[in-house]
Amino acid sequence: MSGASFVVVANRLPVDRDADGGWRRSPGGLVSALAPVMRKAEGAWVGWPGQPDLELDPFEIDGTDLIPVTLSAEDVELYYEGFSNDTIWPLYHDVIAAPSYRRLWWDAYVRVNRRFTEAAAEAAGEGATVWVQDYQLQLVPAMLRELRPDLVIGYFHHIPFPAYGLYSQLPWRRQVLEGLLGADVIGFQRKADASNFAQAVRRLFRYETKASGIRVPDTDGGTRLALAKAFPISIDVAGYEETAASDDVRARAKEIREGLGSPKKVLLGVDRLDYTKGILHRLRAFEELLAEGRLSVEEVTLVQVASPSRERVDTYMQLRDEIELTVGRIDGDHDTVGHTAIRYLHQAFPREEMAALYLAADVMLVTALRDGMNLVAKEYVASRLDNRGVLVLSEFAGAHDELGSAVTVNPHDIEGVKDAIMRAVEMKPGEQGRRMRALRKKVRDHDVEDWSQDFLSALAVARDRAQAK
Ligand code: GDG
Repeated sequence: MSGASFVVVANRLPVDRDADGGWRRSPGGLVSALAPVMRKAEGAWVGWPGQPDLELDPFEIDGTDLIPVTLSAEDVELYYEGFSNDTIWPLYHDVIAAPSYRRLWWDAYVRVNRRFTEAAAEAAGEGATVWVQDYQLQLVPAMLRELRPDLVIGYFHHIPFPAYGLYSQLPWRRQVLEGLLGADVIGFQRKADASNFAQAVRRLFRYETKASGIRVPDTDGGTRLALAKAFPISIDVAGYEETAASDDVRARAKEIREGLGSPKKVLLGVDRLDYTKGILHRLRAFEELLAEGRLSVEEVTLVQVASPSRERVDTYMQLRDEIELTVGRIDGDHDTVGHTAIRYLHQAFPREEMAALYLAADVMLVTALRDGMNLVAKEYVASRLDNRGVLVLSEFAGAHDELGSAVTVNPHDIEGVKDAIMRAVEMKPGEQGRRMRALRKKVRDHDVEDWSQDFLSALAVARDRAQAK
């Protein structure tokens, strides 16, 4: 059998359509992290091209075979917007929004997971390594193992895995665990996620778990070891450093500050418009600081980028309305003709503009209520070549496990967020430098390539163990 020796399976293909109908590699961290592995291994990538009802033949980009999986408009509605983003996403983020449990969505999830599985099984050569990405495809590992027991299968979960008390709400809780346990290595962002997963496995299946190993029944009647462990994801640090050092980006950062009326301090929030990110909590804290006179718009401006996301899901439409009402009220109450309290941008920007915003910001606010990792926090840190700037970071973001030198907040505690913002705004350069150097060291010591190497090495160990059996 010929075929690829390394296959990635992800909801999306790593390409975006450009204006003239061609395809361009998308800028994401995962894509650049895997590019070297892909080239070396004659890799293939199975995923959805991002538009409904698009039938495409496989094509190649930068030495990677792209294998499109077609999703109908109905699949997108039921599998993607429904089960993935309105059942799993809210449930796994601690029910910040109420998950909907619909049998029709589940049926579509099973059907579409099977389609991804079949495409992967067809692309993979004998004994190949297959790496499945994220919560849209939790059933693929077991489905794939059943079709192709010769494969080595990894799965990485980019979002949190909830405590059993919440996970147990899921009507299909057994099926989802069975799906994930099909993998040889199941990677999570934080140790707490891996241990929540192991706890759910013990409660529902009574399988033996020891350190990170879980003993699961094998197709041959014996047992095999699945590894469930934390592999915290990271960013392309060198890429961010290079962008941040460029003259254009530095000039643009200066221009951004001037465009805001040269306030003494610029605060920044960058998030997909999502209820997990704590945007409203941040706005409330900022509003109260202005109302109490602890901050003034002549001195401080908050730039909030809320990039458009999941715009057809009801909860997201409501959240957008609420955020925009709040921003309108705060600006209406506090703006002057020359200065604004909040510069709100419901837009997506090129990476260079994001880097210029990071450079322009004295304070970066990451107040997620729950977040698998939060790459924005790491990107801000990597961009601060001057060792200045303050990161305010929620203890509920995975990044908090590594970035302990940030100013830590519990975003539910509005007084605490206000105090953290004041502390950040008033922090002396000496303390900024000490903290930022420590943060930068952490991020530089573990970039996205280390992440993928760590995960793939664990998979290679699993392969050797399987072969020795
Ligand atoms: C999920 C998990 C986990 C945002 N707006 C623009 C833009 N972005 C980029 C950021 C960053 C990425 O999108 C967002 O990553 P995050 O990690 O902050 O959050 P999620 O999108 O929720 O990602 C998360 C991640 O997966 C990886 O495992 O960390 O916890 O939820 O890179 O810079 N990029 C550009 N324009 C924008 O307007 N170019």
